Amino acid sequence: MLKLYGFAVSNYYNVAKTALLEKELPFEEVTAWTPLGDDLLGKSPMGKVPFLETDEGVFTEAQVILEYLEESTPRPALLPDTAVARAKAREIARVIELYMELPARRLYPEAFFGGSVSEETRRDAGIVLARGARALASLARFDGPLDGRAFGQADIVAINHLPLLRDAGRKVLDVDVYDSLPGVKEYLAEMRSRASVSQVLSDQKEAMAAFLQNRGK
Ligand SMILES: N[C@@H](CCC(=O)N[C@@H](CS)C(=O)NCC(=O)O)C(=O)O
Repeated sequence: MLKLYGFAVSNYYNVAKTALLEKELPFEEVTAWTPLGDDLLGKSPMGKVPFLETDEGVFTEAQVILEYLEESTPRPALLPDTAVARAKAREIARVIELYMELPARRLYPEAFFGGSVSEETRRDAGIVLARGARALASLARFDGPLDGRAFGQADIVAINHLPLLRDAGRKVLDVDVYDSLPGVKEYLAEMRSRASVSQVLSDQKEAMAAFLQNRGK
């Protein structure tokens, strides 16, 4: 059986988990906190979660897991059926991850973990985040699935990353990226009613106490 390693508070773990649920694949969740111990570094050499263990091998990176699931279990599809439409869906997911989540992640120590970040980090993250939000606003309309077709990978990435990175931007930069994304709140509310998303979010909420306790160790 597939085994998904990580923890249910992680937005990247939840990207992989949402896709597994959408594909209706049986899988086991194995809690693995970061920093990973030596035993698990063999499975995830960068020390990151999520990673997926299959009967034939184990691999890391949420996006790689999404692609693996799409290739190994094509139905229900989480990418559209033409090459250009697939490229557009991947473009949206990539913009959210590279130019929104990753810059915002540099603010997480201050936003969520009681630390502080430098003025330079604040400025650099703010510049990339604003460009990312502008790009996303021009690529997606938020009046249905982000790729304009059907629920899929772009939505899975958006649902799991946007609320977190928005929080970080508000807390540390006093900037609300949703102001640049008309319709995003309604879009996310609609997505939350989907069974897979609703389960991931409720598991995430439930896992928060264990996460905070583990961070205190
Ligand atoms: N690019 C990775 C990012 C995963 C990631 O950053 N996961 C965080 C948890 S949300 C993590 O493992 N952090 C521990 C670390 O970076 O050492 C992916 O797409 O899976």
